[in-house]
Amino acid sequence: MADTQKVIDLDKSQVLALYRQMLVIRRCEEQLAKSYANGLIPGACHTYVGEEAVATGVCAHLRPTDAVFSTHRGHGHALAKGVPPRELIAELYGRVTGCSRGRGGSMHLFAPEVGMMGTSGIVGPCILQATGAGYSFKLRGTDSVGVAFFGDGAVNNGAFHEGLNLAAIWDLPVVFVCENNMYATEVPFAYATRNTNVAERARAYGIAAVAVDGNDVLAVYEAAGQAVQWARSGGGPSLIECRTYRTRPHAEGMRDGGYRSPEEIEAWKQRDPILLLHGRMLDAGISTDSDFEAIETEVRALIEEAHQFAIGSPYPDPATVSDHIFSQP
Ligand SMILES: Cc1ncc(C[n+]2csc(CCOP(=O)(O)OP(=O)(O)O)c2C)c(N)n1
Ligand SMILES: [Mg+2]
Repeated sequence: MADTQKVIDLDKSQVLALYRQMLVIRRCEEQLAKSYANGLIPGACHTYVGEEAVATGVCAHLRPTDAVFSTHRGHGHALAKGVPPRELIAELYGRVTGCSRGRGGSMHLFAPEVGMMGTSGIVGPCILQATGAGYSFKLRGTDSVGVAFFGDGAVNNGAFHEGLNLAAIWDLPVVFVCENNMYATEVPFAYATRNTNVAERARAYGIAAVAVDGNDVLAVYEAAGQAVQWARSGGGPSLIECRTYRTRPHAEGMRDGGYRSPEEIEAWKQRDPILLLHGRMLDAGISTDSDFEAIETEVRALIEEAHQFAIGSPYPDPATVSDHIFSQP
């Protein structure tokens, strides 16, 4: 099939790039889950399995100069924003070759050179940080954009109110991306709030907002394209509510029963974002099995190489423990 055939406004190579990015996140997360079970990862590890379409669809529109602020579930954001898998995996293994030099781990992934301004163990502040970045970009007269990824759990946090309100009154170039996976740890969103419509709640602040199928990477891509363009061109903030689902436990090593049913998890696995795009491209005759096999082989090798790189890397030198903590005289 010709490379020029379109799925929405994308040609074959662009759609395959989205597919590949989702697969990089998936295979990386699967490696990390295995490594956690094998004791290679100190600290917590929240995987992004099932939600890959969100980071992929949004970050495809971003430049290194745009600033992403993320969550405790941020491996996918880091990878999609340009952190190499080897630097992510090495960071989770606590090695000096990690993106935070082995001092941060899963919830302190920083790579300012690609605009990855941090994952965080605290639920909510990323909303304020992205708003602050937007304020800075506006004051400096750039066309850069601040992006906050956050879960449904952050929507009932005061940071949501403060961040959206400030971004609205100052018309800041910020894209708020809510990953509504219906649970905050084990608490259903519908238990935690009377209004589970996050897009509607954003509109209450005077912010343009849309809710999309967060497992459909093309739907996320299209909505994010408009939101980023709107912010870059001085239009102001907007919010995208991506309705999605994590198909692994809240964090590795935790139980996954008692608060949601096996049937619910299975139903969402049938709507896996990678499978959905795969089926759609085959049905449309845009890609063949050999296209997907080639990507699978390349991505598996990439993640295996990253894992080997990480386990072969040293830990930080204990003599440097206070580096970067105290200012040097
Ligand atoms: C301010 C704050 N409150 C509570 C917690 C404990 N906590 C860690 S993860 C989490 C759930 C977050 O849910 P959500 O924002 O929906 O993200 P998800 O895990 O579903 O991706 C909570 C409550 C925290 N880390 N920070
Ligand atoms: Mg959630």
